[in-house]
Amino acid sequence: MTMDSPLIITAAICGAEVFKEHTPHIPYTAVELASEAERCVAEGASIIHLHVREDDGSPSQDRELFRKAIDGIRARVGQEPIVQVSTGGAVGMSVQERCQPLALRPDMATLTTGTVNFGNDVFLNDQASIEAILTEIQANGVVPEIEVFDTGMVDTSLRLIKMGKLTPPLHYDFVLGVPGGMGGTPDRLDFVQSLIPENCTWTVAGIGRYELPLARKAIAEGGHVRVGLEDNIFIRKGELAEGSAALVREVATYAREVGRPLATPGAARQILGLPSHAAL
Ligand code: KMH
Ligand code: ZN
Repeated sequence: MTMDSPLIITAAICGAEVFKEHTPHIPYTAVELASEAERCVAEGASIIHLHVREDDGSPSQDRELFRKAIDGIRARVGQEPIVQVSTGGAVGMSVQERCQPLALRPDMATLTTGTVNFGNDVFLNDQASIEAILTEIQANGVVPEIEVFDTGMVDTSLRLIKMGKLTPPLHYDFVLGVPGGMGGTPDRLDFVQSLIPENCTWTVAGIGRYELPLARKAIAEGGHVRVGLEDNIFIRKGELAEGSAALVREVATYAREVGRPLATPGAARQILGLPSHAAL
């Protein structure tokens, strides 16, 4: 991964922990999710990281809600942008609940390879749960993205490779700055990226005030970035971002300034080993 490699921007448009009380720009319904995804793709995002909500904003992993959201997104952006469903859902959900969207055979799905304190809660991913989710991901022909909230989660992914359950090249997402997980300082990113196999790719999702500084560091160092209201609701100190698309625009502008080309959805598919819909 170098400054010449096209930059994949993931837009995390919804999440499970941000509500309209925090920012009016967070999408809940399929229509809101689809228009936010369309704005993000127009600004340069090639992956939409997707959670869904009930109409009142409660986080959900309901398959039918995912179906509606994905259909709505596809109607707005076409087949090429990558839809990555969450299998993390919200803390406290069962493995079965979390796996529901996988039967829709989305392009990608997240796989968190360990348990982490998550603010005052615990995001539980014991070995049996990790393997059960991975089996379900693979049974549906979905490409996993390895979510890393702490260094041990990289080690667990390496163990899964040794066990023959995961096959590199893998794509990692370093989620840095969750209270309870790894911090969001630059040295944490340097360290965690040094742990993954050479033929793998990585993106960084800085939480809160860490989002944009870590994104700039990743862009300058040839990594990929994830931004969006799931992770951070501010564009500047005290100023709400007007949707995830504003955060995508911010990092796309920075990439252009430093001479890093943006990945089209088709290029992102190639980098991540996903089939191209354009070629069909
Ligand atoms: N909402 C977090 C507890 C994922 O999408 O896979 C888990 C999460 C990770 O957001
Ligand atoms: Zn998520």
